[in-house]
Amino acid sequence: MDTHAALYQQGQARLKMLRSLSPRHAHSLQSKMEEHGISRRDFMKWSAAVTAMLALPLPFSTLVAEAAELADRVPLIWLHMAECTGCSESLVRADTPNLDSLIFDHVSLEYHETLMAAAGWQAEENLEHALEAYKGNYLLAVEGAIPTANNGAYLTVGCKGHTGLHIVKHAAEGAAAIISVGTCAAFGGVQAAAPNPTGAKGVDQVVNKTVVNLGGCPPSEKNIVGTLMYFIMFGQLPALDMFNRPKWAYGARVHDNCERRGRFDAGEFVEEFGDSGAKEGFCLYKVGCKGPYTYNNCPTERFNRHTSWPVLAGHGCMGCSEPNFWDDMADFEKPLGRQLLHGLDATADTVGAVILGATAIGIGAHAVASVFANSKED
Ligand code: FSX
Ligand code: SF4
Ligand code: F3S
Repeated sequence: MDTHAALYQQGQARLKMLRSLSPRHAHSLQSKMEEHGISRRDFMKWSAAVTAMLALPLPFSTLVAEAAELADRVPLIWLHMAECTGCSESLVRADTPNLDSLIFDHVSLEYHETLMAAAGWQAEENLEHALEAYKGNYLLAVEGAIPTANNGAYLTVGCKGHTGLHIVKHAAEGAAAIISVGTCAAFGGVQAAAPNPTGAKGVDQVVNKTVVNLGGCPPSEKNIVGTLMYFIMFGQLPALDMFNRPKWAYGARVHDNCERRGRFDAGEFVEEFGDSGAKEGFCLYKVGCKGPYTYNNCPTERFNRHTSWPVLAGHGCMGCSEPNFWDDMADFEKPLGRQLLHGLDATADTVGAVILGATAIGIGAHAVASVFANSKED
């Protein structure tokens, strides 16, 4: 049997099991969609789009649709550590609910500090209850870095005064799977930038389980929902790159799908913000775009209901989905400068390098690692 057929059967078995569990919401996804004027046709289109985004063949879209309907069978516990809550915002800020935010609403969200009604002791009790009641079955999502210096004392959450470090370790023990939502939880983010006085780290450095890293500051709602859908559908994590990012989302460079790529290849560059090249939509490399070193699907999936993404809005990519980007990608409005080409997509970049001359396109050490990661598991 080929891998897709086996995966399809695995999905069917998983969904059958979920269907046998009782729903945790009084209202079905169907009735929520009706309430918000979302048609069945919109839903089927959404299922097909998610299927394509997850790099699965089209027949899987029936599984995606069913998994969305059964999302309220899967308990989700969402913790906030050291962060700005932009990652949650990325998912819930839509002015009118779309299917992505509706799925998030439909999932059995047992604990989420910024969205739940409970506060204080009640909130602590809810968390303890959820960790115990769904032991071994819940999906744990963590947003934000974990301060580890001084035994985690730089972050305490809740009225019991537990450190973030303690809470994450405790919650990780009974988790069926763990997702780091955003660059802070995945790689430490701005909290871990030099000199990192709080010893901030990514979740995978403080727990001893595999963690899916959804890089991006913030990550797009598509990457969050796609990962949730994958877990609901198959009960397991998708294929990951060497930084544990799902390959379906982080398998290609921003540069390779950028709508300004033709400008790069033609040597047409914005020299400074506001110049005539900027008005023409020229390439932003010389004003600091880090798209050539960054793996993410921003150009294809975009943000805010597919409205825009950084480069379309006129600023270069800052490399926000890469480890240590605050340190390694700075200065954000200057090119990385003259560094060696270490075998990165030689055809495209050599053309660029020749045109760029003195500002020959460089590549950071971790970007090199990403290149190897992408060839490693193909
Ligand atoms: Fe970090 Fe998320 Fe950047 Fe903010 O919480 S990834 S600072 S967008 O919001 O953690
Ligand atoms: Fe697009 Fe940036 Fe690459 Fe230019 S350098 S083509 S703006 S990703
Ligand atoms: Fe981040 Fe670059 Fe995308 S800055 S949002 S990875 S375009």
